[in-house]
Amino acid sequence: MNASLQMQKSEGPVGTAEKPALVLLIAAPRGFCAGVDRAIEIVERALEKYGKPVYVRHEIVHNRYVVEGLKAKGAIFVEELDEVPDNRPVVFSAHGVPKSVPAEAERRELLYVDATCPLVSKVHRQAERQIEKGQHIIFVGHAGHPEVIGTMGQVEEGQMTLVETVEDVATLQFEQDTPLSFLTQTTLSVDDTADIINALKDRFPWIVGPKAEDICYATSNRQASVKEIAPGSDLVLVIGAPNSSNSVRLVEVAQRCGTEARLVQRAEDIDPAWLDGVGTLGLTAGASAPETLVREVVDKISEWRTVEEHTLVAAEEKMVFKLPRQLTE
Ligand code: 0K2
Ligand code: SF4
Repeated sequence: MNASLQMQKSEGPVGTAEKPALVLLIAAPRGFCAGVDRAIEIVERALEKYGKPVYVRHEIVHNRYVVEGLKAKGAIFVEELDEVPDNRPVVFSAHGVPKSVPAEAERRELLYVDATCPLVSKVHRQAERQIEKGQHIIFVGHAGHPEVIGTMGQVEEGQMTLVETVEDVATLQFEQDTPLSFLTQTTLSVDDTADIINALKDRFPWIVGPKAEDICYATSNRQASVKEIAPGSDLVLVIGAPNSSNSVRLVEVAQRCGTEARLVQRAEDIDPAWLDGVGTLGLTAGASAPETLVREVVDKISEWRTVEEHTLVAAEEKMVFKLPRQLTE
């Protein structure tokens, strides 16, 4: 994909001895996706509708700034339902939950709102359909991640096998006539996943999968846009949390372009020494990182360097997801 450069050609920034010049290449798309926008709005609307406190099971999205902002408005974050009192509403995070979670909420007659991204829910429904067809599912994902726990929890134990790498595929043992299908986590590396799916097809040529891969539009667009900025940068900064799968993937993609890359949560994490010898800096943000944090980083860097900003656009995004009806009626 060819990115368009949203800027007039110039002679380059003119620095001073105190503030040397720096070209800043900012990736687009970056930051919030439609599923994150929706999940945050669900918590805000639940607070308006039901009053404080509203409980949220797991970080609504993997970003401390977002979580702290919602806490200040009256949200209480917990990891499990047994921490939620019977008389308060609870929101399930964007990453999705195993079937046992809404089942438990219903058993306890808790009022719950599901903020699972519709693109994650789509994978859940695909899993159900594949099981109905009698297929064993190979799920490509990262062990222990909440989305993986949620998707694997859509089926009975033993009906889905997790693989994380091409090497894992080599260890799988299935008879020739075992009906097999595959699904993936939504926030994986596009390139690594293609390799894993090819390895699955090589080993089990009869395996069936979704028409389009399950990696979502936001994940693939953010990886495409970091590929646009990384080759021309001396260093790439990715704004995101260490537990944010899609953000960590952006660091890896930049590194595979041969560019040094670092994950930072906020401007305060940046050591000015990282910029020594850096003439061009790349900047992007994971799907759970708000634009405020991007501007905060630009402002911090502008204290040290004379910055000339360029935005490289790899794709346009117009996706918007509807809110659950219980919050709009
Ligand atoms: O990338 P992750 O799945 O770890 O999640 P976040 O960083 O919270 O980003 C939002 C995506 C949630 C679901 O796909
Ligand atoms: Fe949904 Fe993709 Fe955003 Fe996850 S990263 S919340 S799957 S749009």
